[in-house]
Amino acid sequence: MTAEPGTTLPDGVRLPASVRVERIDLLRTRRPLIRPFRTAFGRQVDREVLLVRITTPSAQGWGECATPAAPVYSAEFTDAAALVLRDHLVPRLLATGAPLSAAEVAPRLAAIRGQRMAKAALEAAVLDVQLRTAGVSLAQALGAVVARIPVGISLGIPDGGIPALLEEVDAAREAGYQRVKVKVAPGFDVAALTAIRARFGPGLGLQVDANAGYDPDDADHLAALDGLDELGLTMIEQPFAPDRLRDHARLAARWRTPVCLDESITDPVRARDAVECGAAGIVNIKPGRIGGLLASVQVRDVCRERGIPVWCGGMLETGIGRAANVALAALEGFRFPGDLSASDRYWAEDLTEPFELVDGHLDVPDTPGIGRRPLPGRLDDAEVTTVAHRNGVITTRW
Ligand code: OSB
Ligand code: MG
Repeated sequence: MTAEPGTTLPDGVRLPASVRVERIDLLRTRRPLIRPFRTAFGRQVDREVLLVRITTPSAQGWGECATPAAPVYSAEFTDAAALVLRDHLVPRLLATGAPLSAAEVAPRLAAIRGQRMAKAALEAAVLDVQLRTAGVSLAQALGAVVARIPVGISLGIPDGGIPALLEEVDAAREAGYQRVKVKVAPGFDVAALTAIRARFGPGLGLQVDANAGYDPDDADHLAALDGLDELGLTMIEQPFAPDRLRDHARLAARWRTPVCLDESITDPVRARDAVECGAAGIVNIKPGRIGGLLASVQVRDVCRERGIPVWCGGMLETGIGRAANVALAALEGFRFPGDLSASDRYWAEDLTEPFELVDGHLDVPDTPGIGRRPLPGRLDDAEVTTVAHRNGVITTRW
């Protein structure tokens, strides 16, 4: 249980022996969302699910790519991720034919710029198969400190406006969600949040996510954000564009409500810079956006050293991606309920055994690896691309 030479694992992380990878498959399938999800960047009715499946002589491991179908959240999107995985990332990972550890994935792929969600999917699959082989759960390997995690719900901008939103908030409370996050955009913000406060009172854990939809140079936008600052929100997430660290810092100094950064935080150095310049009082950690679970733990470390609480976000993942997120959210330093709702918030039928809400919590899987795998038959309609390494030759089939 030591780090491979040339790699350093983050604090508290222990990885078992490397595994011999025979084949890596990319699986694509489209799954309808239970209801449309609208944010400042668009309206989504389904998910283009892209999974990585790694096969070794003794086991299989799974990872999910967090990309949306269009490059609207960040520059990444599913078609591009599938191509970069097939033609660049997977061949590089398989090139030596030597046994592989998840700790080596990021260093081996470092010459490829960006593509963090694609890289994270690959690292997650290596971790899963490596841990399954050793009989260790992901939560245990990452150093989880709790067996269940408190969860919140992320509510999109509803087609039915404020009345529909109030009903959704009510249903979320009834279901046991521990806090409610509401998507806002210019034109759908102060009135909606004021209505929620008026109806449910100051005791409701409430936060907003602007998905970079506001312009710090627009007086009307700033007036709306100042209005949100009056409502006793737990945090306001990513009001401005990802590169606008200084604007976030400037406005954070004027608001009482802590600013949480999501889109801006792409790696541990970026996290350090954002925290040190005052742009982020809270950090949302998503393994896809950060390029892997191990880098996500490093972001947690950077924040912890600076007294900044973190929490685990989501990207509408199926049970595969969610399982990994739930393990991460069980680490020390994760101080707010995650955007890790139960499976039935997104899917009529998840790809895996569903995650269920019990008393406002999800149980952290404690079986080997990520603790979930696609159920038989659920991927029968998937398109499969296979990359394999045999005797020094890499073959790709699709
Ligand atoms: O900004 O946190 C976000 C979903 C897709 C893309 C970005 C975000 C979200 C969510 C939902 O807010 C998180 C989830 O419940 O998976
Ligand atoms: Mg967000």
